[in-house]
Amino acid sequence: MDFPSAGNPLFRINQTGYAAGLPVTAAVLSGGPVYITDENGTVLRVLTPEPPQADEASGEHVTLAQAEGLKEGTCRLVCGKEKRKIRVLKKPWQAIGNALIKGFYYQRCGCGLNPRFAGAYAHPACHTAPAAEWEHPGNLHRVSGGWHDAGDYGKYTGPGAVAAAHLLYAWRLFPDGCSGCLDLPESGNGTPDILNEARYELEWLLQMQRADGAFWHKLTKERFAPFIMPQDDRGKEYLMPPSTCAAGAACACLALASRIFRSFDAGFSHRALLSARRAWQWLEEHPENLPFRNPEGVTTGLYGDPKDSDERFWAACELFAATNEAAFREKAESLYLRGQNLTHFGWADVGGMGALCCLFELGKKAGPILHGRLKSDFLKQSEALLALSRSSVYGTALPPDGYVWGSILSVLSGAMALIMNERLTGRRDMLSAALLQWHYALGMNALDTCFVTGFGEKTVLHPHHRPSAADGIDAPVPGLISGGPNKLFPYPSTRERLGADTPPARYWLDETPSADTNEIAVYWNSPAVFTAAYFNMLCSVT
Ligand code: 9MR
Ligand code: ZN
Repeated sequence: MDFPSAGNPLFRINQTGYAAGLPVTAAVLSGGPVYITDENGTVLRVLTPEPPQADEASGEHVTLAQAEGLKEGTCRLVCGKEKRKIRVLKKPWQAIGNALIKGFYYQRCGCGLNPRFAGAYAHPACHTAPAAEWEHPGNLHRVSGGWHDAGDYGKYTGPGAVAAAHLLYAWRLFPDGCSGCLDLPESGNGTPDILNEARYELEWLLQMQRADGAFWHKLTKERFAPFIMPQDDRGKEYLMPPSTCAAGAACACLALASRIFRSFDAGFSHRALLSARRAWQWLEEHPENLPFRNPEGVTTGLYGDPKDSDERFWAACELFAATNEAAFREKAESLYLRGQNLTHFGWADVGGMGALCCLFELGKKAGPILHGRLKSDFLKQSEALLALSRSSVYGTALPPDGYVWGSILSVLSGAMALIMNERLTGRRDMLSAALLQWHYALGMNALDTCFVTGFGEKTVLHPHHRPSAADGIDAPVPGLISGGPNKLFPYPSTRERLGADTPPARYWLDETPSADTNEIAVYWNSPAVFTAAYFNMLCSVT
């Protein structure tokens, strides 16, 4: 064999390649010099990484070897007898960036996936029957579209809104890094495909609003479907009771959408803003957190969130950005002063989304609290992420006890904050740390695995994803990112398989039943899209 690719190779690399203009980093599980050779074995560089150190999360002795300024081409890393091929390219991540966005297309609900756009993964329309209000089952609504949330066929308002907003911000901040053609039914309509894809979710989101301005928390059946194709998942779907978190996230996302789509489709932009205003009005009428609880007999995703002040904060910021009305700024200020975490971008914690709005949209217009003060808070909080990244030998911005369900979200959320810091300060150390998170996701990790389906020499083959398991095709649906290792909340079956000694960063099973470690989810793909867009943008300017 030419180079080790499975088992426990000495090198852990970004399996999708490295960028010629950015640092090339590989994890090495051995001491001694690392040679970079060309394909003929000619030595191009000699690297002398620090001696390997114990890394608590992975349970390994490991070090990072780093080189800058490598030219395009295929090289080999050589250490003792071990070799591993790496690719250095001008634009290594365009394909994966596009695929990560296209991944959302494969999650589309309510429409057939046409073979022209979906290839072998085509299927007829699913979930097209009218949905019933849970609280008033006689009230039926035709709610169509949206993305399946994850490996299940549920559609959840808050998580969906956050995922769509990640795509909108990816485009807003890094249009050159994410505007490729994706072969969507809408391609060529004058709107970038990333926005076309986001709109598929936004149109659904608009339908999740109740007449009084509230948002239903989710649209699901009572139970998760078995492992069947979506078009075979029949039975009644319900509009489950509203929550303030769902309203806050939907409100924020729609206000953001109204800005982003203004120049593409004024009518849609207007509809989005009206909906956001109605949601805000409802939130004002419901000042206390109204959490969601699964009604008796319902076991689909909970997405329970004990705190809605971050959703309200984000919504107020976006409404101010969309309308320029001072009342929204005042609301955002008072919610800000209650304390916000500005480096979280997940389905539960959206303070970072508010920070994105203040730092990159509002700027000085935000006033002293949401501009000066928020910026210095943000810089401090993102500095802590850099320190966290440095406390791991792999450079992963996760503490050893941070390998939770969907740990990839924490890693990529960290990348987003580090990227934002770099945009504000131009700091190279922030860029490099963000890049280590990206490398982690694409293979430079203790599992030697690229977490995105369809990419990498050692990749996810059996995600917890119903279509991937039921479509009769060996390869999983491409462009979907696995939730990653989860030692904190594993299933008993996973615990039985892996045992107590498996280190957190290796606590992962590439097996379909393992929703706890190997599910995919739209709001895990979306921070990956943001990160890809940033690095693709950097590659297109260097
Ligand atoms: O992403 C969610 C994760 O943070 C929770 O720990 C986990 C268990 O409650 O649920 C995850 O969300 C799942 C949702 O409930 C249903 N669809 C699939 C989601 C991804 O696993
Ligand atoms: Zn569906």
